[in-house]
Amino acid sequence: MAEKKEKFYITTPIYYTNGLPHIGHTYTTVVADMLRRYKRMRGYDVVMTTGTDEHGVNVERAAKNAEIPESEFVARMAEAWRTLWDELGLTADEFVRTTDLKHVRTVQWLFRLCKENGYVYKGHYTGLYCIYDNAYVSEPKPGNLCPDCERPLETVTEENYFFKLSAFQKPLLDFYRKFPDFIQPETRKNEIVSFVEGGLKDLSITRTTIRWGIPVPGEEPHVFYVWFDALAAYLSAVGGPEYEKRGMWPADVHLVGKDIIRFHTVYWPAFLMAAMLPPPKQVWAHGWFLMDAAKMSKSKGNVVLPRPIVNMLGMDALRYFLLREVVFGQDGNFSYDALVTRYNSDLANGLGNLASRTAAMLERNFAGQVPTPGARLPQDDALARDTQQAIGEVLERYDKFEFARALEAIWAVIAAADKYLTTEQPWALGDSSDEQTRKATILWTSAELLRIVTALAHPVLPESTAKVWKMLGYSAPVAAVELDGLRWGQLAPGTSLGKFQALFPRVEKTEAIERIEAMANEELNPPKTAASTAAAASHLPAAGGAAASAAGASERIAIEDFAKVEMRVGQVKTAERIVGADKLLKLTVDIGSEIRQICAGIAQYYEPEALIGRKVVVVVNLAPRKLRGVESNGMIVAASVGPEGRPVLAGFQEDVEVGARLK
Ligand code: ME8
Repeated sequence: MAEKKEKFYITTPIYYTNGLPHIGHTYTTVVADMLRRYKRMRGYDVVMTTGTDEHGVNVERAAKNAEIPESEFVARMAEAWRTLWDELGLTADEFVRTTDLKHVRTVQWLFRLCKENGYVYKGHYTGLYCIYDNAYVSEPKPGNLCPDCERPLETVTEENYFFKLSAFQKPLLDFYRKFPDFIQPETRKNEIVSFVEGGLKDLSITRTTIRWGIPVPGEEPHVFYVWFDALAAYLSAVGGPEYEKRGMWPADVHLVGKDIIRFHTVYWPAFLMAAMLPPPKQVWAHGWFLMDAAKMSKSKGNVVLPRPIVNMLGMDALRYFLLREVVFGQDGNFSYDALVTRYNSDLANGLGNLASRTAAMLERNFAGQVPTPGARLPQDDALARDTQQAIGEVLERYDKFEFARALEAIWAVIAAADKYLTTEQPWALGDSSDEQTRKATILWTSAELLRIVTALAHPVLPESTAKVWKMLGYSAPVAAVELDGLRWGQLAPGTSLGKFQALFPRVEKTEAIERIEAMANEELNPPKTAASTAAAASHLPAAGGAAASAAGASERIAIEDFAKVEMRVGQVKTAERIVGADKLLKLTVDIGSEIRQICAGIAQYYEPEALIGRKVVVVVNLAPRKLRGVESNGMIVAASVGPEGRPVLAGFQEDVEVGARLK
């Protein structure tokens, strides 16, 4: 029987539903996904969870603005988060919503345990309260005014349940001493220890002034207040009251941003100790991604969105940048310039170039097979030794959460391979048997190095390494590689190589940045439709778009309406693919009076070369717009055929003059 694998449980925070994900949230989730892949390759049984934090006054308010019930508001928002994670390849093993019944039960169970053990009591909470916003205010404006609506605040006293946090000062300090790795990085630990040493006040964990929350059983109108509710999500994700059956608790690492470290390293272990449940093993707090040295916020207009970057450069590029650019644990600046620079230098010229060079030479010289190497020269041995050593170093860096250093070590091997090929010049060797053998040794060596680099980089670059792995002739996925068994020398001569797919096409920096920014702008300020206007008011994704347009399809229009559409015969002059937009072709089309640039969603069905000279029908009086960041000035008419809507270009059987109007 196979040995039972050791478990590893990773969490991201559960994100608030009063906003949509930006690059900061993407960062934490990327790290969690990368660790999940890495730990699986080290033989662990891994679970990674994320989710949405859906209760509280902010949601109450946002739902009111959107004029929909809270439940519908959070359902739409949770769907938007989940969809984005799916799109980015970051689907968690469990996605917890705090409105899920299983979570509600977990919170109520945790409360009961804390209460039974004597750590919960009823008391009174007094604070400054805004009766218009229905919220306590901790930092009023001068003159005791509400910081949001600027109305006068009132002092309100309400009955609350309190958690005896004060009883946990000593147990927490003992716990930090006993498990010195619990709080990471080290700098944050000192901060928390001095906070706890300074004394802990009891914590109000329920409210009667909020409606949208989990009810305290038998104690209505008490509902749980934010953190007691939110933190319990880590337990509900892996079984809640039946956590022992699932066997995943305690969490091995909670990944969080530095903003919420206190909740995770003080409140959370205290709640669990009070309930006599095992505390998590580690909390890792990373720094901020800043934009122009400031924290991102929608009101400042400096949020960076993941989708436009992924459309332009691919998800692997974003993952690589986030993990390579800043030391995990510290703050870092986000800039498109640095992103595109790294993309071109490390991915296009680095890994991409090594893979395409190696593939091309093997194809040309050894009919697409791994050759049998001959006698080794000292330089071959040196490269083998360095690569073998790098394996150990990279694994150690990953284990210590030094992700940037792990990538640095992998890229040092890639650079060494480039230098090796440039010095050895396999392409300059002739056809004599000795030279052929030397060529085989050099190419086997660089393919073997590429194999090792590919396996090591897989947790960070899942899509592109999967392509290289196929090219190297493997049918099993690269994710199945056991990193503990990875050694120099395992590439089998005679293996037939697969087809090479380009990894990272080089991009022109200014154009790439312009297009990313244009796509971000489109996403932040979508074109106004009735459905989206109401939605935008509450940062809410619109619903029911497809249904709305289907309803209008059968309506008839008057001839005057049709006459508003100006269609002309055009002739395609140039056609090219667009990096980062698989479905689009960029065309220049002569419409008689001028040459227009038009994007058409036909790239999967038409080869660009085959279109040149072809006559097409163009809608010429459409307002210009940007598609995937590329300006499109007009539209090419096509039939939509079959269930997949395959486009078939409209055309003419007889010759027609360019610029002729269709009526
Ligand atoms: O705090 N740089 O949710 P939240 C890096 N619901 N990371 C960032 C970031 C940035 N600029 N901005 C956000 C909450 N993050 C609670 C959590 S958990 C039981 C409850 C990441 O939507 C980072 O991980 O405000 C941060 O801790 C988290 O998003 C905050 O997400």
